[in-house]
Amino acid sequence: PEVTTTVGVDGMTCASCVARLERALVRIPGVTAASVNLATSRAELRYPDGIVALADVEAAVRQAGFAPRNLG
Ligand code: 9UX
Repeated sequence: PEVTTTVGVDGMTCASCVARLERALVRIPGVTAASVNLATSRAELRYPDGIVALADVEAAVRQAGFAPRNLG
């Protein structure tokens, strides 16, 4: 089944930030959907259980120019 993961993202300040990060996240192999919320500074991803490593998500966030933040 698909799971949903939410990661905090620091450093987003405008709608273009959101669009850039969403594009980066959906390009991670296995990710089926990505939704980024500027107001809450969070990114939500969907993918089949076990298919995506959190480290890969964090790397994509950094590569897009932002700082991932573990929500615990
Ligand atoms: Mo907006 Mo975000 O002008 O990295 S694209 S601040």
